[in-house]
Amino acid sequence: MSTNLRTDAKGRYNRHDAKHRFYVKKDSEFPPEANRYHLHIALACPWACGVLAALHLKGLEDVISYSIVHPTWQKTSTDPEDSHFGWVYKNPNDDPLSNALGHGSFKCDDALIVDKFTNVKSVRQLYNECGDDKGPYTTPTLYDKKTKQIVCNESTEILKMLNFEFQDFAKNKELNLYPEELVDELKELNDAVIYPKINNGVYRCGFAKSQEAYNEAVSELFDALDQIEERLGESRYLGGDKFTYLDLRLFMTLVRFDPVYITYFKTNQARLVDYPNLLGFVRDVYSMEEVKKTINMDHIKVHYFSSHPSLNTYGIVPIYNGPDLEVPHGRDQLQKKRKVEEK
Ligand SMILES: N[C@@H](CCC(=O)N[C@@H](CS)C(=O)NCC(=O)O)C(=O)O
Repeated sequence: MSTNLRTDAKGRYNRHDAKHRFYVKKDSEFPPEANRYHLHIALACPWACGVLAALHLKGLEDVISYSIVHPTWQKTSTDPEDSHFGWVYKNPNDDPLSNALGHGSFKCDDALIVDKFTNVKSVRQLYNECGDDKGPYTTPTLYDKKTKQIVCNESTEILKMLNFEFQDFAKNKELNLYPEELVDELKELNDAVIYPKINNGVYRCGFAKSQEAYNEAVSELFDALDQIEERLGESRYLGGDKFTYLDLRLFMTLVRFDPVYITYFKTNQARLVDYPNLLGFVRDVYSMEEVKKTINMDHIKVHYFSSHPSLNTYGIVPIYNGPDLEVPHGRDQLQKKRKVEEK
């Protein structure tokens, strides 16, 4: 059975670079057009969920279609020699699925949306039909219904496309998740801290295959969380008063932290609830309706706890759903205070 966990000789988790890297742009092979592109989304996946939230935030949900996979990875081929497990499509009310070892019963709920354009049964099938039979077969994937090609499977680039390239169609044109004056600072913060130590850092803890690899990842993760806790004590968002793509990416990891990562990825040196500013930040971002509707705690928990039997044989899903996120966050006060101080 494939575990989809890739580690180096020292047991350190290595995420593959996404290899489909075309870009939607005017006057290119992939011009921005309404009803032409489709997103393959796993609600459990922080990278895909960020893209879906950006789709809603920009008001592009009637322009770019999307489908939602079942949270539990399944066998993707009928060949008994083929050991791949991955994302599959099911209809709401289909029979529940079990994990790769036959344990558990994970329902097909109303959140599931099949891809009615290609009718693929799995994300792997989509990749295979587009000529990629190596994978990894990941979400998010942006697909072009017209040329029947995968455009891109790198969330950071899909986010940029949604922000910049579909302005002619966006209901919320004013929202810019990449404010020009912050782009360099945010990129630096992302490259040094947010992506390697936090977004991917939790995976480096959870998928480590040696104590050393885990120790290294967990110490970097909590140093980074301390640093960001301090930063978010000074400003409402990472770059100041403006909500950006990096806040969205940080949020997607933090909202999964207590319900999943502290248990499943062993990131239990501290919990989100132990960091007042990080917790307030998560409540603040969660209060945005377009973000909130992408958070499906059931899919999030079921995916992680049922998809890697080498980490959780019986697919038991723990009870805790994380802190109450509906509590008033008060972060706008911080923004007001900063404005007064700056005057
Ligand atoms: N670089 C990619 C990473 C995407 C990714 O790793 N997605 C995971 C889910 S969280 C996935 O689909 N994994 C399937 C697999 O590895 O087979 C991005 O950010 O878009």
